[in-house]
Amino acid sequence: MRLDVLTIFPEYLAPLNVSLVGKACARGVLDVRVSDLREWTYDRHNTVDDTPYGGGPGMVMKPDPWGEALDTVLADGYEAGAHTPALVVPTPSGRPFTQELAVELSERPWLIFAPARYEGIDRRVMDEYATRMPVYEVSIGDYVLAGGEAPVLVITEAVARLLPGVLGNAESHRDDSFAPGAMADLLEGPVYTKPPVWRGRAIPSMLTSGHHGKIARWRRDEALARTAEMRPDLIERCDPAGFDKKDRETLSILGWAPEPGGRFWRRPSVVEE
Ligand code: 6GU
Repeated sequence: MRLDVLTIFPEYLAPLNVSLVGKACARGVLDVRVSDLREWTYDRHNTVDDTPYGGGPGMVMKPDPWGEALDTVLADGYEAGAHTPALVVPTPSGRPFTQELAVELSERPWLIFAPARYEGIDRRVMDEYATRMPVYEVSIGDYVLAGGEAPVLVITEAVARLLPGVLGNAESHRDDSFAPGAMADLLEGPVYTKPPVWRGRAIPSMLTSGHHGKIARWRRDEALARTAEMRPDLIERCDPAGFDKKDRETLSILGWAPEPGGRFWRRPSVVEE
């Protein structure tokens, strides 16, 4: 996979050379190119932003540097044999970045990231490139960052670990919290390793019982409890067909009951406070 990043802070992307993404690059699975957007400015101050039309606070990124930078990167990539690019624009006004979208992006051969600083990029840039390629405007959560560079790191790591030959163990994907279909969209419960007692805290004895069926059931119940606690919205969204008899029992103990339609809702009597 080829991955271009156009940014006014190229140093911010240095972590792409570390850890899993760095290894994917070293192995030739990923080909990362970071370019400085200011290379495509021609004034003394290398200006990339200007005041917004219509007034208001902040600055907007000018279309000219983006247009020239994107045209250059596109020409370079095509020349190097890359094909079917997709433009990824991290922005708090984008659609949520999910595991499903990570999988979709991991199946594309060429991603071009256009992280914005300031109040965003002139809308005409996205409109222009959308006539030539898919444009994904994505947000990594409901909070505001100063720019899209950290989201580029986040999205790249989520995508890179899905590429064939990067994670080593193909099984590692299957149990991911949020892996589509896996563990029926529950969060993962607690995990333990040696020593068996640490600062007086023993591991749950179930895990050394040797009863693999009972251990799987215990893990499932822990996952249900964890999800009900941290992400009740995920329980409500679950297709109830994915719950077996013991799941329903566990949910009932946790204060959840099925509606006539079958979906689970937390009984109001059990909500704390
Ligand atoms: Cl993608 N960019 C910025 N600037 N802030 C964000 C974000 C992206 N996702 C959540 N907050």
